[in-house]
Amino acid sequence: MIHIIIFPERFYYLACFVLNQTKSFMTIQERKKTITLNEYIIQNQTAFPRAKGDFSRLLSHIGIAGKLVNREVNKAGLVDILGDAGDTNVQGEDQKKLDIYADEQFIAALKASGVCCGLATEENQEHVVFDDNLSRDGKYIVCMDPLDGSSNIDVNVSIGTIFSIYLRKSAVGQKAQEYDFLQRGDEQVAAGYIIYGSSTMLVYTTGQGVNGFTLDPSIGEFCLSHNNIKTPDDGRIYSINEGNYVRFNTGVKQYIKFCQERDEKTNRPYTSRYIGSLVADIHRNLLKGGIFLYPETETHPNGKLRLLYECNPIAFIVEQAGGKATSGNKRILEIEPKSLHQRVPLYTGSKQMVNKVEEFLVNEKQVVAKV
Ligand code: AHM
Ligand code: MG
Repeated sequence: MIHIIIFPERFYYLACFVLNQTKSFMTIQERKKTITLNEYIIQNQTAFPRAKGDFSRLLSHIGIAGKLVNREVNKAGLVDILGDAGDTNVQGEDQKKLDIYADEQFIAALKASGVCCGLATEENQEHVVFDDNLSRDGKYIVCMDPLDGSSNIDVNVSIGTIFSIYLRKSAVGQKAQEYDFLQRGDEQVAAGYIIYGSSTMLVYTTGQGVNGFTLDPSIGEFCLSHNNIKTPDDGRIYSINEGNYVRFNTGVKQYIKFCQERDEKTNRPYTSRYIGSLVADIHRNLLKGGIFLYPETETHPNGKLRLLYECNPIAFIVEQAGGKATSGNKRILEIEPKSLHQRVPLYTGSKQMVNKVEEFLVNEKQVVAKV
């Protein structure tokens, strides 16, 4: 006591020391609780005694490329990576520099994994074949939108990467063939997305639930933050580009009106949220409950979104989280793909909301059939 009165500053320093020790002790404890993506993959791999670690390798390489893309996305604006690259992609859309950068990073990462024999991406007309000795023996193929939400790249709004993983159909040791990529969504062995938002997250499923990992920039690792994500069975958010209203069919128009009507029992009107980045719109609705719609329109009779690398992976994740995904008349995961860049309408999210929109779409078809 006397010591404290005579030397108050010593007490101050002692208190700081104890506090710091406690703080760093707690940090170590907290870190111990943290499970990184790689640790998680390894832990889950041990559940399959015959697993050789190929899938873990593949996913971990996707994670690495995701971090590289994240780094560039975060610096966008500071360096000359914004804007158009002066070319168009296979969809006839302007390619952004970051689109191309992301495409190159994922191609390089998957090739380096040595377990992937080929890749189909939004940016390439044909599938990319990895024809080196190691990759030819790779049993996986990947479909991917390396950077989705292009219109939001230049304006600091969330964008994402979407990926879908299959086992190849062609024989190991040969070049990947186009039919390896034209598999139904229900044959996916894994699917995921990375959202480059206010924080960066990697969310994926292998068909046993959905888990989300947030990038901790201080240690450069994706850490398990959202364990076993379940989407609410019902929600109050509807997400659609209402600027296309006049081009929608009557069923969709009626559903939009339904969302806007006042009804206390069903807690309507709902709230409208639309970012225009599929990953960001889906991620929000997945956590909060809601429905995302990209219907067919007069100008896009099959909708805008691509089956292989946008709708299928999102549908797999949403279903694994307890939600639903349909094209309006078929479960997305059961659609037989005909081409790499095929488009389909998409209605996905909380089960009850998707069921409701389906009622409107069926009624519309019955009316049209009678006319
Ligand atoms: P992109 O692959 O060229 O980025 O287009 C896909 C994006 C999705 O992220 C988003 O859901 C949709 O396009 C938005 O389209 P629109 O601007 O017509 O509403
Ligand atoms: Mg895209």
